[in-house]
Amino acid sequence: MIHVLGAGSLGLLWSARLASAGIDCRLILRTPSALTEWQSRGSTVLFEHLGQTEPVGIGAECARSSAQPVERVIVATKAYSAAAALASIAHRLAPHCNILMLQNGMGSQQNASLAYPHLKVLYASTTDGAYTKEPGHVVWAGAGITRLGDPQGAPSPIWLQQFVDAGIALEWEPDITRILWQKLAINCAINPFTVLHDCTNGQVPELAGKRLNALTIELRELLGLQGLDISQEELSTMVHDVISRTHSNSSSMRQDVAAGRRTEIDFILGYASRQALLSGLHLPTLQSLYQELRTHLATLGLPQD
Ligand code: KPL
Repeated sequence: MIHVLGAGSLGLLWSARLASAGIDCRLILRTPSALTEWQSRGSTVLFEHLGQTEPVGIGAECARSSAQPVERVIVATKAYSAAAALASIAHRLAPHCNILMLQNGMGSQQNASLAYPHLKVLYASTTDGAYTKEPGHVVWAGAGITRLGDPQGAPSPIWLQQFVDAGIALEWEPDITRILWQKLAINCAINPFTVLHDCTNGQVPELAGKRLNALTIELRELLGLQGLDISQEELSTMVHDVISRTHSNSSSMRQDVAAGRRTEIDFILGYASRQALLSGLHLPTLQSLYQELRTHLATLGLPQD
């Protein structure tokens, strides 16, 4: 049995894919009222992909009121909700439980490893794009790939094979921390500018001007201190590749702002900035961008973390 913690778009996407492949899975919902609402919709999600919509039945339970042990759990919440979501099922985590963290940015995964040192905590970075059209209706807008790995360097656990057999695009990464740092650098280089200039990813180079290059130079320094040997040219190419592949997209942060939602700033720029300070690294472009973004969010009445 696979539990999926979080019923946002990513949680619904994962549970719909698992359930339609015949994999035994259950959604864990936060409150009894969320469970009642789920059941009132027939415990079914409408799963839309490539213009086709199918109803998929998924069993659900409430985090605190169920006593069933959790042996494998996919944490599909936003980064800022992951710790509380895991804490709500801490009493149910089996001694051999495996936790798979799907969050954006960095920090939430490391916090889970610290909070549950006796459990296997796997980290993932996904390029799947999904959104909730209306409650109980998830759209898989962009089929991507999920790269995952064990930060302790252990090999892929056998239970993941059922996902591969179900056709879910997974790639095991022997060095997942490196992948997360690269993704973090890319997010730091794109997301803040899309919010500050209210622009698509493709408009970032023009609107950010010289700051984009200055920031990439600083991010490379930060990656270097984390043991990532990457040249300035490689990092810059990576950033520009993502920009051109996603040129008409709104970054996740810009989408959050547009929807009046809390952003994951603290797990993207906040994490990078704290790691720089811890290493005694002075990164003026990153720090000023972080502060500008925090001020901008406050002006919009959104949390600064
Ligand atoms: O991951 C992304 C995000 O929006 O958070 C990028 C890479 C910027 C693509 O939109």
